[in-house]
Amino acid sequence: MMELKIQLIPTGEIILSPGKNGENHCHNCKVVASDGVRAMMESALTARDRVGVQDFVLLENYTSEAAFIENLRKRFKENLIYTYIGSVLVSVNPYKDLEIYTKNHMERYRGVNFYEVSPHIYAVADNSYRSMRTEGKDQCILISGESGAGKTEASKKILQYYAVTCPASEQVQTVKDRLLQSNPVLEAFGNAKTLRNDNSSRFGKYMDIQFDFKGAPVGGHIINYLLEKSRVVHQNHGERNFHIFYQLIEGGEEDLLRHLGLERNPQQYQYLIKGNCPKVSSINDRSDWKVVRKALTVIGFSENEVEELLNIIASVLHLGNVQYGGEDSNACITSDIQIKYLARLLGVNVSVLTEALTHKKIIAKGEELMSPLNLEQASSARDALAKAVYGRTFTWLVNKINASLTYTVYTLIHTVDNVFSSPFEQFCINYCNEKLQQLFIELTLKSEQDEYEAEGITWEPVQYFNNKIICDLVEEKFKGIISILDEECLRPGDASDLTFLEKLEDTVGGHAHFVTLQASVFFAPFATQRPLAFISLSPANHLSFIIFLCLPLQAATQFKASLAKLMEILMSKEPSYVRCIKPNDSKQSGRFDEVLIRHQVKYLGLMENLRVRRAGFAYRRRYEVFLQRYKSLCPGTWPNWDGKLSDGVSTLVKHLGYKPEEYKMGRSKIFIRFPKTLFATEDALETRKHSLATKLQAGWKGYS
Ligand code: AD9
Ligand code: MG
Repeated sequence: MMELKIQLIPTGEIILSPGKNGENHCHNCKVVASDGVRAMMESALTARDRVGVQDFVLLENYTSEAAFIENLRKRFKENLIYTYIGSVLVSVNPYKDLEIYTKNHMERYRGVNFYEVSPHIYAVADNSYRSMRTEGKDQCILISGESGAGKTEASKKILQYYAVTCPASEQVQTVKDRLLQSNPVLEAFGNAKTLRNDNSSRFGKYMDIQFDFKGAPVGGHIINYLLEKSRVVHQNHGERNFHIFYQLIEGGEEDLLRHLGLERNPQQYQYLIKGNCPKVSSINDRSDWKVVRKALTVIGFSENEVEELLNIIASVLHLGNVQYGGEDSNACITSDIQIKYLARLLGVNVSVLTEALTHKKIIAKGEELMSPLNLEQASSARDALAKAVYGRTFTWLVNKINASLTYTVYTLIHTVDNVFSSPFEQFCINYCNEKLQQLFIELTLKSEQDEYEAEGITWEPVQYFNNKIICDLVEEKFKGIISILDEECLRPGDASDLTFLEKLEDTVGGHAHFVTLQASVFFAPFATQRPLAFISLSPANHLSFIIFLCLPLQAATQFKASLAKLMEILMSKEPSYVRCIKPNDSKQSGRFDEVLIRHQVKYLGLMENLRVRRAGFAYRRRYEVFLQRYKSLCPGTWPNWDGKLSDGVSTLVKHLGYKPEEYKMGRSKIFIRFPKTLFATEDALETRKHSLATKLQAGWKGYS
């Protein structure tokens, strides 16, 4: 959709120009006020009814969730997937390719103020970039939303925007290429088809982009955390293993597969058949293989390194096919061929490998002994090895990518895109979301307050739900959920999820928000005793997170500590927010599932965001911008106002009949309290343009 800015100039000519950086640069060309133009002007009057408002703060009934959702629906129907809440971008996954990510679109958003163009992910990217350049402050873009809502796509769009619009030298071009190419590689090894998303990220990602003083991207750093390693050995029905396995099998050259001892049929591999879903209609494994293979080269992987990498991927598949037989208490391997391939691909001795897969080391009376595993234990040992090998390979891969992106750090832009899966991890992410929400509310309130102060306007306290109470419920010392969990973990012997729940009930059962949290707390970390991966921070360098394995023992406490550190990092940056919404569960374009969407609007705290943002004034503009736009509505300011800008605006709004309670005059901006005041002014402007166009058309008959 072309954006058309209509500007009336004193000579009586009509100039139509498409926004500041629009597609067709026809500034200063005379255009006929024909029937087409009139129709367009008329439609502009009804456009708000049709496409809704592009910023939720302009909703008349801003506390109504129904009005919020109706606005989303209207826009979604028109393929307008982006809407603001002030400076927060709300994005609804269209599940189809829209023509809004072209180079022309990028150009349109480059260096342009947030509100001059329609809402877009590029506006967020550009805004962060410009703030970084002008204020010299690190920026971060936080992208949240449920699985399949569009977080990863949003982060890729941001990266593409910087790759295209930032200045580049030859060396910078290499960094740009590597940054872009890191995506297909990370996705091949870290993403998989799930029921909710055909390309679901099964790891958390935190990415920095580093810029030099000229604003060129000169480096990057990726932190990965919580890779879902269990997927390597097991997939739920309708889900797949990580993409790379299928890509290699479908796309790998004949010679390569022969060398790796692989057959071109995913059904042959135990680790690939658990979900009974080898093919996905939206995925072309063969062509993706080519993309990944090329990306590895661009990032700087040598032929040797690629070979090693693929040896490991193949050996995971061979491991899965290792079969056990023999007596139940004394497992032995019945598939020699796999062991031979494995020994060769991993570079280990056959007998060492065989022993590792069938025995465990025990220490008895100070002596090391090898004790045989039973069938079940042996299968677990094999699967544990496969998971560990894959997990380490993934970490190695990320380290390699980071090494290829390393450069002196000047200023950073971060994007965070994360996913957690098990109930315990879900608890962590819920907690993480609460913390992010708390940070968000604090920062939004603070920036509102700062602006009012800077403009000399009295700050009126805002009523809002402060979720600190929920965060405290989770993290408070001695009586928070995490403390109780730790205590139970440390109690020898008889601790169970039941005793944990009992204790929770005793300690926090009376809490007003306990019920809301109870569902997410209902997990049993003790029962599984499986190792979990957690993030820790190395004290030497706040950017290098270390991943290590630990038992659930005090896991939540460690998570809390690393989250606190993450919050600290984020607090030191200026955050921007992208809130992603998934329109339906069937991955279909055009389907707006209201129940599902309402749930996400709640979960993401969007109504709260809006309330805080709308607490004072719905709309604010700098005097010169306001006057320029509306001066034609008042004889005193038209065609030109020569005096002080604020006096001009005062004259204008008095002429328009603004009541004192409807607006306030700041130092450089006018603040308008209600959207209806602004809309009335907008409508007056449209009517004036329309009548002028009709007059001009009458006078210009025959000019076409
Ligand atoms: V998960 O938590 O990693 O499972 P994400 O990352 O939130 O999830 P993702 O970005 O992978 O979701 O989006 C899911 C799919 O929706 C993509 O594969 C696209 O097919 C589709 N999508 C998302 N955003 C857009 C968009 N802006 N335009 C078109 C989109 N399609
Ligand atoms: Mg993702």
